[in-house]
Amino acid sequence: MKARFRTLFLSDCHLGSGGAQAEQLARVLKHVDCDAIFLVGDIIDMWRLKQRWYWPDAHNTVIRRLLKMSHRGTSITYIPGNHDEFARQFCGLVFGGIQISMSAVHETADGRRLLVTHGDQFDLIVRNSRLLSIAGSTGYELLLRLNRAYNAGRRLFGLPYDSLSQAIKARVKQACTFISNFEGALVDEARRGGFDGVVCGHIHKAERRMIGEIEYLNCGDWVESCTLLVEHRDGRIELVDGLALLAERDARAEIEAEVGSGRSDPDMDEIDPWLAGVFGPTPRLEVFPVMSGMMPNARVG
Ligand SMILES: [Mn+2]
Repeated sequence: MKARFRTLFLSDCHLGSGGAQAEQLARVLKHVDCDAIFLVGDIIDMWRLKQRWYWPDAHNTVIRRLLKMSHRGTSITYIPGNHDEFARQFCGLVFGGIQISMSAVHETADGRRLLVTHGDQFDLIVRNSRLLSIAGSTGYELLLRLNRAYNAGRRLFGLPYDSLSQAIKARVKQACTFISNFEGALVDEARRGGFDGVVCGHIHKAERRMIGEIEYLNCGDWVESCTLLVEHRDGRIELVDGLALLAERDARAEIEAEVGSGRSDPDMDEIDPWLAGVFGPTPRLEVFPVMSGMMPNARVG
């Protein structure tokens, strides 16, 4: 028995990075049934993939499940984020039934209009200094290492010590201020556009609350929190803990098994003949001809 929703909103899966909880996400997708899905950015982490090619089967399973749902009638809209900004060049196009766009408007069952956007456009530090946010995501350690190399170079030319990390740290502190303004900026944008709410991602902080008269909805992420937003039949939006959803399903499956329905592993995929036709016997890189073309040195499998 699948969980039935009107709409799902997912963001920040970061597929292609080691942190992505792809297996759990694939299990959730297998367990749900819905009319529409919004992929709210940073679904694929190209920043990481460019550093090191990493694409295990579970990551492919997520993509395959989405394409399968699309094929079976779920309307899917993909709004690229900053980690998958390569896809922004395809805005306005449809791939495998998946509509790609910069942002979207969703009308809930109870007639409210929601602005759907990843949100990085409002994160000034990302807009002003892409390098800094890459360094920030890789960690403070990198800054220290850069600083050591920088000063080793300066010493070589007889120049005095100069703390690069200090300078960057001042900027990072600034970044924190920007992120704390993130929610406010999105709510302002929704108000300006006459929306009743805004759905976003980007800051990996799941949230559903009213800010003034605007409903602020953040999908969270699939790196740590494993959360998603769901819209019920009546238009009510709920923040769902994906792992709790699975635990509940497992408990129910256990009871069914005791009753003696004799079902095997619910996560095993039967190969859909349509998908087999699309991908051939080894559904690997063909999913992303664009990506494989971009990475001549990609090591696969
Ligand atoms: Mn982002």
